[in-house]
Amino acid sequence: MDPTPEEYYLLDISLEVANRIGGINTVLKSKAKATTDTYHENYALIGPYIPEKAVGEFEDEFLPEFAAPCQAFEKKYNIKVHMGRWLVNGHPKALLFEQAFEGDFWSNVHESRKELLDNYGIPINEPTPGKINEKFIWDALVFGVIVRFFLRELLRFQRDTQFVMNFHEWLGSIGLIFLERDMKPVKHTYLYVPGTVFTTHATILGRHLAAGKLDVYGSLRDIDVDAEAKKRGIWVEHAVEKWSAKVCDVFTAVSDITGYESKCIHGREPDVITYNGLDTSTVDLQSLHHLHVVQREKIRDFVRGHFHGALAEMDMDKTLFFFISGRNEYLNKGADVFIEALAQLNWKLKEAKSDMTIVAFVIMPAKHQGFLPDSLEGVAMHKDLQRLTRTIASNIGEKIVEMITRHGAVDPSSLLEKKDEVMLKRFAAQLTRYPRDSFPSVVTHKLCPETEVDPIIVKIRDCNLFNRPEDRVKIVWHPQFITATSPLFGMDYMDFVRGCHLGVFPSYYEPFGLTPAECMINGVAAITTNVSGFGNFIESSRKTSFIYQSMPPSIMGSPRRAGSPLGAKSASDDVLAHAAAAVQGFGAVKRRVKIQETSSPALTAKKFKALLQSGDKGRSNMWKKGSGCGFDGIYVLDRRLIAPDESCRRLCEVMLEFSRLNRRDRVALRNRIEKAGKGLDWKHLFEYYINAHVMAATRANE
Ligand code: 1S3
Repeated sequence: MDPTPEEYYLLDISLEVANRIGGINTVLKSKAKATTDTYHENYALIGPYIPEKAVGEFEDEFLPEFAAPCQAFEKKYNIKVHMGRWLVNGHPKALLFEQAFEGDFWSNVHESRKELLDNYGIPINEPTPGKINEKFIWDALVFGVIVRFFLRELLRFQRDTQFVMNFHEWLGSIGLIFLERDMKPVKHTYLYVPGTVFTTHATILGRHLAAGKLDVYGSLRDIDVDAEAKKRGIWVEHAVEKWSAKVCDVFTAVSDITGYESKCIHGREPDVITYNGLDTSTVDLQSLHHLHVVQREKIRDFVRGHFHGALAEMDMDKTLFFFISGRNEYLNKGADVFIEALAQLNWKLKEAKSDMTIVAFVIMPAKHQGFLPDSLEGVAMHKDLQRLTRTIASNIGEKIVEMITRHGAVDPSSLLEKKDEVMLKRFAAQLTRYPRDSFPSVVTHKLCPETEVDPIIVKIRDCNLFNRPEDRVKIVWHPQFITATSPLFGMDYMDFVRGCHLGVFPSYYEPFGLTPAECMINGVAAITTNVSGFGNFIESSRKTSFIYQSMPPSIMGSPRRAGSPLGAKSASDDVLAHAAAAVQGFGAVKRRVKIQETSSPALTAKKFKALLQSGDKGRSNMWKKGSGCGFDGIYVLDRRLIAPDESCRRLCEVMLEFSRLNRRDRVALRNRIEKAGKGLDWKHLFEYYINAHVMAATRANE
């Protein structure tokens, strides 16, 4: 009989526990509630202790089941373990290990490093200063060795517990390779052998191929993946990933496309597709519209401050907020296409003499030297003005009451006091003049010298987006994730999303892509692509995905399609052949997932489609039509079978159409999106992880 979740203890192991690097952090955080609802006290996460990130994210608590192994580990290796809870919905237990250490433990790191080389052909060298990828590898090694030695202690003390250990991504999975190695000779002495799951949220080779503008899904079958990884200088990451996929009991990927990719790259088909979900329990559908208005006001405050002196042409009631956000992978996340399409949109809106303004935010981290004084000052000045006007308004109110009750009439000329009038004049002078000889900055922070050549800023300049008064599209790059403590916005990321009108994520490589999903659950329209896991997930519910259908000529071979994503070729036979091959590959993965579906009550494509279609059917504009993005507010941009220029052109059209919606249309769209978003909750999707865990516990003990 398969074990049930009550019968084992689950550990999620990742470098992104209480440490945001990319999307894995969002996954672990958002599924914490569903995980603790299933496993209750039989669940903990293992991650690194990064002091500046742990503040406000983690609280200490004594965890009896870990006390003895932690004590033994600390004593043996002189590494501090922080035992406690991650302060996210679900409040899961967490063990965070300090990473900065010297002394005895180094010999363990070096020995383990040698084992990786001798037994697995994985050569890890000490990082060269300034080389970011080498630093990542080193961090992964150190974390992996810590996990290795901690798990030894844990298993020594907890011999009668059935563990399931879910390692995430190559960065967190070196410990898995060692666990398999360490367990092999002693397995028979354990009552329960720990089951292991390796979840890949992307492949390192896929990331690099896409960033090199190669059609990942079309080319994988034709390339020698190992040679390619070596050629691109990512052999270590690739080999860690490969070995992890090989030695784990259960291998999972976060979407069908990543499943296909993993199969081609690592030769192992995922046992389960563990689709990403979100925690919608904190989203109050009743008040989503109200929340949008409140948060939009905060973004407007930022805009008024940042663009002070340049607001004459911007009517806030006719200003929309668009945004892109995520890890700063310029090509993979589609920042190039976004900025290019914005430039086209700017031109079109100007041509049409539109009175709409689009403020487009780019939220992607990069090295900086703090906020720009001008932006900070503008925002602070605007806040001061708001405070002053609130006081004046309240004083005037009192005066009016006094005048009416005492004299029966109001004398408007004596309502505003002289001192207030002077202050207001001062603000007017400061806030309406151009404080600079250039235009409002396209970036909120002072960039480090190396960031001055970051492709984002280079592209903004190349596209001539300078926030000129006549520009209908303004752009603001915020090179830092948005947090509630930011003096510029003073809101957390989810509130920022709620305050915006449209999320634009034209990714070229996106294994899943939670950013548009986050928009969806918050009632915000979004654009994703047909090469993202989420885009395919959405298309599958509409039955238009190239993964889920056989290949109708109208889609794969239409003469409308100008070329392959490589840009160079036209829609030639080999592109179509690649696509056909990809479909076959996906078909195989899909069949495997089907087996999982029958054994769990997880969300089916049918149910999801019903949720999507629960909204009303619109008319003219593509955002209103059922065939486009009318039901669920998600537009899936083609980035697979058309040239990048054509993707930009289409993206521009889609954004233009959005800017033409009136307020009533936008409210109607929001209402439809809210309903559709419900299907993305972990309540439905966590079942896939449970399948994987049960399977791992079973296989490990067979
Ligand atoms: C990865 O994070 P990323 O932004 O580097 O994992 C995410 C969670 O599974 C996934 O949504 C995303 O597409 C991947 O790219």
